[in-house]
Amino acid sequence: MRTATARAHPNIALVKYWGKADEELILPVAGSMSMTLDAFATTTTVTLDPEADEDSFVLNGSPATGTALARTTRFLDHVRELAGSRERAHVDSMNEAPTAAGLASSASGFAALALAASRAFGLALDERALSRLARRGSGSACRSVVDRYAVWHAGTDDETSYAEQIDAPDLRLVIVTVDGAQKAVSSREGMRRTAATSPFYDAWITSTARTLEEMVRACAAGDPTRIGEITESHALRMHAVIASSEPPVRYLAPASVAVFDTAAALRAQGVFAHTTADAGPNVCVLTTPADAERVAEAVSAHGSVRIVGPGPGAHLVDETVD
Ligand code: 2P0
Repeated sequence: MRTATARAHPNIALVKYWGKADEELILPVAGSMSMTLDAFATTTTVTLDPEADEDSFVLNGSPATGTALARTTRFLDHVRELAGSRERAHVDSMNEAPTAAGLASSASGFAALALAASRAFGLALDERALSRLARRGSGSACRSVVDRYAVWHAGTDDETSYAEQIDAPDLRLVIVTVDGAQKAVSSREGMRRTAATSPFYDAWITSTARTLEEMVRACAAGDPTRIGEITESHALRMHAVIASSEPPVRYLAPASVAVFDTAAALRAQGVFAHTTADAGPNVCVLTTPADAERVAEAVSAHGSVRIVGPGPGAHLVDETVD
């Protein structure tokens, strides 16, 4: 029997991924850049079972069915193909992110699953190959394979689309959970709708490619202020292109917008605070270790807050080969 346990964390993009060039391979229309977090881990154990004729998936102690199970099985099919195996597997996954935090658990989930499954099936993938594999489960998962800060190179095919580490200054994110409601439109569906209907989509693609180049330069220069400015303007551009879809999609709630305003007011007082938000109402404020407590206190009027920093990429916790 082979079993492997791996752990991975979610990531927050500072240059966002929104739109696919290839839905099957999950190739993005442009590259992106993110911080892997030091909180909200997903820990996943994959155990091969020569007796079973189906995969099984237990998430936070409950058997998964429907789409969640189908997505896991499809992902394991890909791992089986790489490993030349027909064995079925049990997947047991624990996710520390509170559902209400709206953190993309698909990123930590598929990063942890990619590592645990590849090891259980006897594959020894290097970081690039692991990132490419995680990408097949969920695009943003390819970034959670990487320590601290990652750039996802868009690439043009399966081999060239992967994330790798990039050096950047030590920053913090204040995560503001403003609304526990489930988002109305999934990222996957939202991306499709934007691509199919937004008159601004082409401009989003070309400008994001340029923005990523600028972000990489700001990271290389160790320029936190420029990193912050790019982070906020790119997040707002993503929400703008999403809002220009038909029928329109709006992920930000009034309280989310209030966090943007509070951060702007803090900036006017010389505090480092630049805001970003993903496909839901929760918001993250990028700040420095020195300013993190002050930012957290100021935005706590809009929701519950948690300060997080750069954390480890996907890593193996345990492995048994009998
Ligand atoms: C990001 N998001 O860069 C962007 C910003 C949400 C908003 O990546 O379809 O769950 O599995 O590739 O990775 C969420 O999209 O989508 C996401 P799929 P994913 O973090």
